[in-house]
Amino acid sequence: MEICVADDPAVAAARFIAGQLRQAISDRGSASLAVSGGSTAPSLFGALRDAAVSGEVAWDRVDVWQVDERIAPDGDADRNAAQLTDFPAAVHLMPVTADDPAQALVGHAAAMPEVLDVVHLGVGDDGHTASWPPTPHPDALAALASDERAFVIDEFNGRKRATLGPILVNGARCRVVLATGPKKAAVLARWIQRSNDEILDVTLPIGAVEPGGTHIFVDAAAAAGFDDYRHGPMSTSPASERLAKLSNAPVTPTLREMFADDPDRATRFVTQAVGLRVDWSKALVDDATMTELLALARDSGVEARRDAMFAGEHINNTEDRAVGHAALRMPSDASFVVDGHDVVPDVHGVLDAMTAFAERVRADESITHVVNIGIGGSDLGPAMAYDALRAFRHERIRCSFVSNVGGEDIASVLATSDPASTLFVIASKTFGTIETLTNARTARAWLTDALGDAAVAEHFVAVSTNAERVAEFGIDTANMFGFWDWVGGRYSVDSAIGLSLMIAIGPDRFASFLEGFHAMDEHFLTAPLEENVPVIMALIGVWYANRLGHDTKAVLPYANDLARFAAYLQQLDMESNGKSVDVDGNRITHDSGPIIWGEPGTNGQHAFYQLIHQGTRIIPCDFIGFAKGNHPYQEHHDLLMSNMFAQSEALAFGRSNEAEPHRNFEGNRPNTVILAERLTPSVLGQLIALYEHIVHVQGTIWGVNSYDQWGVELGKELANQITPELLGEPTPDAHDSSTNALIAWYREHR
Ligand code: G6Q
Repeated sequence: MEICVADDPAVAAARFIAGQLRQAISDRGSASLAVSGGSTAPSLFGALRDAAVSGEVAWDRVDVWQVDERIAPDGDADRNAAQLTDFPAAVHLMPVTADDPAQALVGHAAAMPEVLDVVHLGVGDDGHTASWPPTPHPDALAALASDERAFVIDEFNGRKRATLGPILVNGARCRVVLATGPKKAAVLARWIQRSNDEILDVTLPIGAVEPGGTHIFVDAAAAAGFDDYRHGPMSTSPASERLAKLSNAPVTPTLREMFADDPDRATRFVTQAVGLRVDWSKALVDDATMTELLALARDSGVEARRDAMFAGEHINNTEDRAVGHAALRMPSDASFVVDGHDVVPDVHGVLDAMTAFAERVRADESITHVVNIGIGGSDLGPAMAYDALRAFRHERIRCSFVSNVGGEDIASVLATSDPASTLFVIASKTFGTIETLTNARTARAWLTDALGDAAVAEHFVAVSTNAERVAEFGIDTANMFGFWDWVGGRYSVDSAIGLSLMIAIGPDRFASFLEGFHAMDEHFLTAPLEENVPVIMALIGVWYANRLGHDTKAVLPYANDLARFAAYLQQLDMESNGKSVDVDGNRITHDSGPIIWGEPGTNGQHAFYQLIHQGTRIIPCDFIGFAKGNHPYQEHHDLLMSNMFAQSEALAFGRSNEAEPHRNFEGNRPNTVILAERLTPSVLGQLIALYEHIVHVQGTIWGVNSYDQWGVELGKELANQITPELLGEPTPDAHDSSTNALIAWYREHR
């Protein structure tokens, strides 16, 4: 792509276009140019008319189309850019009327050649191009479906709008983007940053037509300047190329229509994985979609990369590590080889040590409180699972989880603890995490103040991969439970990081938790892709993200004990797939990991479900529910589950009310329903492994490394720099003016 930064970008764009037109005239005897954009067009026409340019082009051989409805019909001189600028060639104006642009376009389309030589695209301040606004509109999709090559009609702000469709744009011989002001330049810079230097491919968010953006192959772009434009040389991401093809895949009819057409949909689109019944019949996919997506999965090497993970290959390439969490839940007679070494015996060695320790604590009347100090992957897993398995906990022993470095977290736990009956589990893979070490030091001081230094040996254990730092901290490595660098933090709840959970629920139930994971691993490894639940759910997510443009997903468990499940998944998914470069460092031009969030039903229903039902954004939901509750109150459970089923139905099918628009439920809001008998340790393991593998498959299709997390580094580094600046002299000025002022304010007020 040719990028031109010029004081007068319209002149630069005009020169480029003139060159293309001259070439077309010399090749074919005539040329065609379509100019889109409402406010950009006058500048471009002005520059094209400029003698320096127009003298070089035989304008009588050029057919020019103005393809934006904002250029007024003939006769309205004030709003007619071509007339305003006294253009030397005859310009076919978009002959639209406010009432029926579709009808008026028929003649326009007939006169236009199949292949245009040059298409000019304007840039909207809000991130749209041509006259396509960024809001998806069903009319636009319908128009595109009915006339694949030509125009798009969209209704925006109550007005019908028409312009070229992406098929005409991409079918042209050349495309030029012009950004006429700083805001438009910023939009253009964002597009280019998501693209790359070498290829002629920018993702333009033509939301009306292609929710989430479509690929336009741009040959040249001109702007007056890109404020924040950093753009190193990169090559194409193969995943982006594969995903770009999805933009031509047809979207499905509505859920209502699909259910009407296929009486078997509610059985055909339900897949069992171990103890989980996954009903994806209310997902916005049909057989054709799934065929397309399964082909994408195969092209993306999903099976090979899954197998590479299980073969212990270093698929975490930026850290040069294997990804071995599946080994953590293998039976002792299985094998998982990392760097030539079978790690399963090591895993069981640690499990045995954990078991012995957990049994001792459970039997030892003196310990009644276990405090896990860790953060991120060393906190979220055990904390979530401890809540989830409330019904299976030891009667005497309670667990607390301290993660936040803000002192209220540790303070509130210490306030309700008795030193003599408290055991601290310091959980840190690296044993270098400042939050964890700060909290651990505070806990140690609190303990030794009460019981003396010798008490540390009895009341502190460590879970880590770093024995040296554990010893430095003052914990005897005999009281350390190890794991390995091939276990990612967010994939570690089933390693020694789960020690507090094992103490709470007991080694047998912890074993059953691991068996649940393992059973899902086996399903993932062995089920054909079309019956493979992690694969199916991953593909549906890819469809939503990359074809339909839904950039978020709600996970809504109908089980209060899964209150922390969405938070857990936020880390699992967003830290894994929140990436914008591929495994080889190429910038990707497709969307990757979605924004994950959620709360248990029914509480969420009385809060944010309004937006899910009637908001402007579509939010795909995963509902999770159980046949039996872990409590004796059947009436409660029936009410809970009826609510879950009702939500799934209401979102999918809605209820129209034309008389009262505020009571209208348009439906067609997709959801997937996961059901299991009961929330047991095994079922929890299955659920976690299901989502782990969804993340893995999506990471493979998006071409990203799901197993690193470099995005958390910059903030850590700056925090380390700022900490001494909060106290020292003189006032620091090493940052931007805003950050300097924030620090100065804090110093004054702390
Ligand atoms: C997880 C991340 C991160 C990590 C924490 C804690 O995948 O790497 O959340 O778990 O930063 O790290 P330590 O366990 O090393 O203290």
